[in-house]
Amino acid sequence: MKSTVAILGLGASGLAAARLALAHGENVHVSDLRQDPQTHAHAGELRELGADVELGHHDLARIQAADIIVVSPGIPPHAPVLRALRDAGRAWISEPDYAVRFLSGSLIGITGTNGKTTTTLWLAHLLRTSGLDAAAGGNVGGGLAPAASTLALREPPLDWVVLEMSSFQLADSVDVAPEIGIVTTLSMDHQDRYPDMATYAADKARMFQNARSTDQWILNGEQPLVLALPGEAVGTRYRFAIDPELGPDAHVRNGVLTLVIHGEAHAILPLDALPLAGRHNIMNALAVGLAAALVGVPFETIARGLATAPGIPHRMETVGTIRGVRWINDSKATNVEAASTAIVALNGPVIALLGGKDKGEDFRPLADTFPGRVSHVLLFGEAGNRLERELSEAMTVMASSAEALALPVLHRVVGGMDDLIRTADALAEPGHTVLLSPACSSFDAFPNYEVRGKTFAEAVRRLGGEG
Ligand code: UMA
Repeated sequence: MKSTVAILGLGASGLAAARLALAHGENVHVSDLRQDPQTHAHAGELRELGADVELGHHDLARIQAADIIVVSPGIPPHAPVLRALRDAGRAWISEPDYAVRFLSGSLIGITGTNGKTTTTLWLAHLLRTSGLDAAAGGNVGGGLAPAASTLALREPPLDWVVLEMSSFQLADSVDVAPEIGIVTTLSMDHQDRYPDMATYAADKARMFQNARSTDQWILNGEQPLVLALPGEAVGTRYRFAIDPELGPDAHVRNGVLTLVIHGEAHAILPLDALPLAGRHNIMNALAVGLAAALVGVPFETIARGLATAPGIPHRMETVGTIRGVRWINDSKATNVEAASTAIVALNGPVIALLGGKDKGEDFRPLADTFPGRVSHVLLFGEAGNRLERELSEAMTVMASSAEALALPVLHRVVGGMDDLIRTADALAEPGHTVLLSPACSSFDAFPNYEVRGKTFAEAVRRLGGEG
């Protein structure tokens, strides 16, 4: 018998859930408040497939009459439509929770505050490297992987589904039950939606709600908050942490990524062979390696999968090493916090390229990451002048402190990406890392951060004599 599925929201998740429900012959009612051309285009496609789509308002009576209500993660719990459903005693589920009803392969769930996307894409890449039929999806976004419902449409069905799960998605999940679950990190985020850490963590902890004794949980062993997250959930717990002294199942010993499986340590890969830079990516690699070992991937294949870039552009992506200088594209870092994390993740000396569209953020905290690490800072774009003013102010205060600090030289660069690269190249010496982690959005000179990152990577390749 056909059931009726009401889908709230016609973004990436709503569209994917509607296609999935239609493919299974359900009656589908989709509803979104938006009326922009793209939403209209998606509505048109779904109507042709037989769905009933309303844009501009939510018809509560129709939604309530449905057998299943699927809600997009971006609709906040206090949205009037969800309040009304709650008042009417109607429950709803998230889009991935709907998708898992149709997935027949094994599920690996990945949640956490940071590192989810990289870990998800890297693990799926590694499993494919080992010949398994695996794909990544879920919260990933940015066109890098599809929604869970799209994976559920794959024919033949996937053997392994690696799903990034956000707290928004987990909040409305009741059936999701990964066989392997990874928690990357936990720190306060989405303060616009959560009053405190406990409420945010409680949504993340829903990944464990259907735990079975055969499940395997891979947890960040450096964060007590993460270790506490599964609570009383059954299943086997594994930990990853860089320091072997913490006794983790995945760690770094003498510069080598090491896995401890059945009590035996296996040296997998020297850290300098990892394609993604930074301490946080060592942690991601440890989680990925551990998960792959639990899946049963041979150690040599784990090494191969970790050593090859999984195609995660614009996030600490090494785009070339030329005359001993490493060039890193972190164009995705469009705010001060992200750029600071990137700088701190590198062992100096770093030549930092900062600038782009001025969003009005206070740039002075960036200077805290400089001492002993950054030798030159190149400032460019619309924000270049304010960056120069605020960073030199901050560095003057730092220089007047009691300790003598090694602070960088600031250079204002006028012109385009080629000028920026030429200036960096002239200053760089073997052993230096040139980092594009601009702390600003790209819209002063590029359509988006992807184009900025590509332009950087191409200019670096030209410098190296390619293309
Ligand atoms: N809407 C209504 N009624 C309301 C409120 C909103 O109809 O009362 C509509 C909006 O007009 C919109 C839709 O509901 O069309 C909501 O869409 P959405 O915000 O849920 O976005 P999607 O395009 O479906 O994308 C979502 C995830 N977005 C969010 O969680 C905000 C994507 O994660 C994810 O890739 C995609 O599903 C597929 O799984 C992105 C994200 O930013 C990457 N995630 C956050 C993060 O990582 O920090 C959580």
